[in-house]
Amino acid sequence: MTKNGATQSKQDKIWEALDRFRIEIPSWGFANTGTRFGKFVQHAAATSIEEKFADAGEVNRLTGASPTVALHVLWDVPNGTADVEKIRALEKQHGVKSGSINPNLFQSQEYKFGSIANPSAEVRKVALGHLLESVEIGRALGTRDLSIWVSDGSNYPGTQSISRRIGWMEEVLGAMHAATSEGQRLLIEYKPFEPAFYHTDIADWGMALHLAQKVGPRAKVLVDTGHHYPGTNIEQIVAWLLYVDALGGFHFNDRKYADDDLTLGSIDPYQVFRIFHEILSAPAAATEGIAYMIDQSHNLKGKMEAMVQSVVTAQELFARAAMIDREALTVLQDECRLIEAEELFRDSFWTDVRPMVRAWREARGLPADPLQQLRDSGYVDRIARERAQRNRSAVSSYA
Ligand code: PSV
Ligand code: MN
Ligand code: MN
Repeated sequence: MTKNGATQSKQDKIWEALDRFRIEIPSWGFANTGTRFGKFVQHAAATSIEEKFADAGEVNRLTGASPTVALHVLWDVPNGTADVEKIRALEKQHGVKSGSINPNLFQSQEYKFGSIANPSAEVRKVALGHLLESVEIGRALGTRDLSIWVSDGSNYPGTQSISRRIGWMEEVLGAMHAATSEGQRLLIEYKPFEPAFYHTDIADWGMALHLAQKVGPRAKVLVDTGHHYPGTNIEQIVAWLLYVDALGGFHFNDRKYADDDLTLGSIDPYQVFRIFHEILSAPAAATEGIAYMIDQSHNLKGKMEAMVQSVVTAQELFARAAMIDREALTVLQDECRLIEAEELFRDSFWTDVRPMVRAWREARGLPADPLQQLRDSGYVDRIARERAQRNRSAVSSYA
């Protein structure tokens, strides 16, 4: 193939990949957040669902790639289905739809010793009630995914029965699964530690996979990239979950140490590229339903800017992974031509796709440089001014 021909085919691959790549943004990424040591309030942060939808709509207008916004039930839908009408109006107003529904099983005082794995049947019933209400909200909003993360666990050996708690989780999640309708899915998220520091009830992908397989066909595993021990081969987990048809989706963020929730690709973009490569290597049928979502909290960076950066970075890394000549790679792998295989792989990673992504944006009528456009639009200055007046001392309910 000529040099031009090769360039053309790379561009085709990239444009085709960008046309289908969508990544959900979290409502809580626009709210004031902090660390357990305190919160630094940003005037431009959103403090209501109206402001979160406005910000999400703006990110989608700039990137064209984030048409849905993840909602956390307690923070965004506190009145349950009674809030649905208001949310539908916001969807229309801002041109973004509700995405995954995230029940909150970690903030109520009742959950001190766990939610769905709490030894108390009473507390488990409360947790199930909240999960069933979340299913109802999802149904009323017409969304597909319910993302479940539980902070359940214990801080000291011997203080809880790890095995009995497994059975309790199976029961509650089974009852939740039974309440879902055809178009709904349960995504079960795992995390090795924090806030529990000795054992966490759903600590890794094996535990999440067991629960998903146990409770029913609509349950899948959710991989949050920040929820692994340092050095874990996340792309291998992804490959396995794809192989057993259990990969439901991702919470993307980056980390240096633990669940740092930094912007995607800010520390290790190669990690994200490797994950995308595994997905793009799998049969299309296994990857169709994968939910790409961002789960980040920006306590120092501007929230709008960080969200645009994240979506743009995700697009660029997806495009880079889409460029890999997988047929050629398979031959090199089969013939164990290690250096050539590695170089082919690295070549895509090191290719600067930004000019091609820019050309795609222009061709699709999107801003060529979304971050610059955000600055030029004055949106952040405006919301900072407006919101500062109203919310000088407000902090979000995000903990
Ligand atoms: C927990 O660390 C988590 O990743 C879960 O997905 C929660 O829903 C989210 O963070 C809250 O920010
Ligand atoms: Mn998460
Ligand atoms: Mn997390």
